[in-house]
Amino acid sequence: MDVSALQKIRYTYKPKLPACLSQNIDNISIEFGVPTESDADQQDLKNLFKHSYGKPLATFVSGKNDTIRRELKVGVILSGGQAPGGHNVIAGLFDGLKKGNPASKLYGFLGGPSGLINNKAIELTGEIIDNYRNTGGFDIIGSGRTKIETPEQFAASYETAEKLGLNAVVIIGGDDSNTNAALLAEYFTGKGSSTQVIGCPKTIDGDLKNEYIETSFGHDTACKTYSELIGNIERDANSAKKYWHFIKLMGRAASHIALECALQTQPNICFISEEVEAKEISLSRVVDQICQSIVKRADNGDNFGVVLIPEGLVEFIPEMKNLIEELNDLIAGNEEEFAKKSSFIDQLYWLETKLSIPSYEFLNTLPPEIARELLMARDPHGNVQVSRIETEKLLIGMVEKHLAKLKKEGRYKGKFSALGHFFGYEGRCAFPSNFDADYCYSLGFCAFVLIASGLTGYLSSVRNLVKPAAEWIAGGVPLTMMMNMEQRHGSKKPVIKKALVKLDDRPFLTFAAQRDIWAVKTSFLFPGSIQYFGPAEVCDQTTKTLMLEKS
Ligand code: FBP
Repeated sequence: MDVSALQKIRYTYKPKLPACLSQNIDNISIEFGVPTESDADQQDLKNLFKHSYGKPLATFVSGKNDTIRRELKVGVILSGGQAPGGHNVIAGLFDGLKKGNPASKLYGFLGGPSGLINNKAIELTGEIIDNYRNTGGFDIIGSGRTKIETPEQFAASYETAEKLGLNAVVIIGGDDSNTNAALLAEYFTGKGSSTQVIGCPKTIDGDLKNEYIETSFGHDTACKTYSELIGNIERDANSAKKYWHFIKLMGRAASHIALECALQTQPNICFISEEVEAKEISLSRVVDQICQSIVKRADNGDNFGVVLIPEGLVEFIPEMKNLIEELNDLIAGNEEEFAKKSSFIDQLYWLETKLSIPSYEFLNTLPPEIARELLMARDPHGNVQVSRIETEKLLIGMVEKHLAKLKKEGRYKGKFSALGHFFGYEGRCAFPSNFDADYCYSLGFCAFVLIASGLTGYLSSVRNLVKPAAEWIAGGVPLTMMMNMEQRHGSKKPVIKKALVKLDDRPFLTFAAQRDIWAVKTSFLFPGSIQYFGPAEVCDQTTKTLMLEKS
């Protein structure tokens, strides 16, 4: 196979493991904490997870482990959107299994959770794994967004596990996929099955985190890739001095990616959706804020700049939030009827009598292409596909209008020419940074130890991540501990709580303390591309967010 020079050399990179996992594996034992409680809605979750609620935290320590040499059969699933490092989770899991017992087998389910439902799997051999070590992408087995939710899908997953004689299934996914892992673990135990279920925290969005999951994998590499691109655009803007760049960044509801990129690149403006929600900032105020910066910079002769927009922003602007919530419930409750409305006009007509008056009126004020995007099909978890809503274009259009008004009133004398960008897919399959390569390999190895030790319903956890890898702490967090009840598809469902940006935490406060200066004075930073070889302070550092959170 023809491969690039970087790919070839990355195959040989040896990911760093925490000391507790790099020792003789017969000496990796588990220390259990006290029984845990869910994040909220304890009684509801106790009733729903009769067999798996309240398990204790697990931490790996030195000590004898009698079960680690067992011969095991494990199936692995990549679930949801791609995130750099997924291949290394599989490599870490594979190497752990083979170290435990060379006869152990790893199966890869093809195309995401549907591979488990439909029993579509391949055996992952050393030869296959070696072609994917330290590379980006999920193409080793593919990914998918199917949700295991119907009784038939649970039964089919059980049948596959029985047929293959699986000791465990590892689900590598975000909050929704790990909610699925928790439900599957409960279902298998309830059926008397011995198949264990272990999750791994994946998502570039960075919204699957808590005290024990410091970050989801892929977030580091994706943010570094977007920051490189933003830095390049800033330098272009500062050289040509003629464009305002409006850059939408992936991340769903949470603004972790936008915040990290802002800390890395110091743009003129960056919105944080969580702040917009907390302060109930309306769409016109968002536009006003951008225009204030444009006017002040134009007064200094700077008719250029960079605005960062988290993709979830639209979901948090109060009038938009109400509209989306109403639409979600209406569409989920009338799925078949809504699907029959084939044209946009028919959809609007149908909604006229069903939406509240303010929401219907607001929908009509939006440019038709944005309204159309809001009505598009939800993803299998009931979420609006925010990556498909062109917020950057919506804002450019509104800013243009407002500036024209200010010009008429003599309050703006500059020139405004804007370009829109959307960065998302550019970063999801990048070669994992050294941090993600090491972290992912450790998560995979950690999943193996959890399985070999007989645990189910746990999320693989590696923490103390701002320290060198040798000092990382590894173990497992009970999945039910991270759950609460939320409105989904029109009814209350158990879900892993999304971690949004905390407005009283250091990363946001650090950004907030500087943004007024950035808004007027060009303060751009140019982080450059990810470095894989060289000094540790350039190659192995993780996100500014994590460093600030832990400082
Ligand atoms: P996950 O939540 O599955 O990790 O996906 C993250 C993400 O990249 C979001 O940032 C984005 O909104 C979404 O996936 C895009 O989905 P798709 O890949 O289906 O276009």
